[in-house]
Amino acid sequence: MSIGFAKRLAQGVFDVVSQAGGQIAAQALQPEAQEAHRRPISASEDEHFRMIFKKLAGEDMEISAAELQNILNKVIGNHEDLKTDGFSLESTRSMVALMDSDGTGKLGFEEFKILWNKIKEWQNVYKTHDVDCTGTMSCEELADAICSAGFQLNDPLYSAIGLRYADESNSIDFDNFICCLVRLEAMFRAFKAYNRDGDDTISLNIMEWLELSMYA
Ligand code: ISA
Ligand code: CA
Ligand code: CA
Ligand code: CA
Repeated sequence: MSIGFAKRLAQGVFDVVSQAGGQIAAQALQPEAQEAHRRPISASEDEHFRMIFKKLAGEDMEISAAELQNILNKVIGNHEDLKTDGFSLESTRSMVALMDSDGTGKLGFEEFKILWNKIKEWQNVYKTHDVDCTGTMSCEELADAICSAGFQLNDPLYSAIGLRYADESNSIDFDNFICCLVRLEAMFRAFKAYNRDGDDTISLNIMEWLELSMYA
C-alpha cells in the first residue's frame, strides 16, 4: 500500500470515526436527548458503528493497543477543550488489558463498543467538571468528576490517584483521566466478580492476585 494511499485511508477512517463520533456525541449532548443517551442505540447506529469498527480493526477484526492509540489520538485532536499530550502505547496497552474480557489480547467489537461508550460518557464528565476551563482536572475538580462518574472513593484513594496520574502542577490531563477511570471501573468490576457471596470481602490466592495485577 503506498504511503499516500495509507494516509488517505487513515484520514478517511479518521473522518468516518470523528464524523460518526460527532453525530452520536451530538445526539447525546442535546439536553432533550440526555435520556436518549442512555437508551440502547438503534440497529442502524449499531450497524454504522460496526462499519467503523471494521475499518479501524483491519483484517484481524480486533483492535490492538497500537490501533487504539491511533484512533484515540486522531479523535482527541478534534477537542480543543481536552488537554492531552496524547495517549501513549503503554496507556492503550493497559486499557486493552483492562477491557479484554475474552483474553484475546485485543478488543473485539463488543469490548471496543463498551470502551468507546465509556470514553464518550467520561469526556462529558471531564468537560462538565473542568469548571475553570483549563482543559485539565485539578485535584478538587477530579474528586467531583470521579464522584459524578459513579465511583465513591475515600481520601487515601484520591491521594493515590493524584500521585499516579497528576503532573508536577498537580493537574490531570485528559488521557490520564481516561486511563484512571478505565482502571478504576475495571478494578470495581473485578472485585464484584470475585465477591460472589456479596459480603464485600474477597479471597484470592497468590496466583489469582498476580494474574489480576499483572494483566491490567
Ligand atoms: I479520545 C475521545 C474524545 C471524545 C473519544 C470520543 C469522544 C466523544 C465524541 S464521540 C467524539 O468526538 O468522537
Ligand atoms: Ca487490528
Ligand atoms: Ca478481547
Ligand atoms: Ca480545570
